[in-house]
Amino acid sequence: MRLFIAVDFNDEILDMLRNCQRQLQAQVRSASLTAEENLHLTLAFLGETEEPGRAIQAMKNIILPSFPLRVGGKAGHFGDLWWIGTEESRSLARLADTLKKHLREEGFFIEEKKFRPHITIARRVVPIQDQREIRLHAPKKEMTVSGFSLMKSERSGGRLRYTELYWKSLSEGKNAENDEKK
Ligand code: 2AM
Repeated sequence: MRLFIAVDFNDEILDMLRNCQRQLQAQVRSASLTAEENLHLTLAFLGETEEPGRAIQAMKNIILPSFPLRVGGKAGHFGDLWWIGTEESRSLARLADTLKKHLREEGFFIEEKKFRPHITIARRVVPIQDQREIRLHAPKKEMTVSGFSLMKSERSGGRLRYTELYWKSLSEGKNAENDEKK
């Protein structure tokens, strides 16, 4: 099975992301928009594995506080894939780094590339003329990252379907706000 670990969003952020998708759609020839229920922020990609138990163990080993995260403020693209970014967050980077360390300790191969937090809102974007002309307004919205999920990705009937296999909560530590400012 194909697995990844991700953070999901509250309704206010989902609304902002959906609004960005509508803005994009209005400015392009065609695009494959991420289904609303699939919008997420990937922390780690595991690829094909039959070991969800070891991924769950790696998640259980993480003892970190919940933290605030501002989503939006940035939009961009990797080739024909368009994304919305987040405000720089040390807490988010620390969560992704710690998670990758625990996953490697459980025997997973995790790519070394730098963590670039992004939410994919559309793939296969075909611009009317030039992608550089596309403008998205993504107002920043704040959420609390209170946990993260192990997700299974499957294709069924041509559609991508994500299913949550496990959710790990972050502790409601009183130092979460202070950690963010360090
Ligand atoms: P993306 O949004 O940039 O495509 C499920 O496929 C999630 O894992 C997606 O959010 C995807 O990122 C992410 N991911 C990270 N590395 C990947 C890889 N090598 N192949 C496919 N998905 C990857």
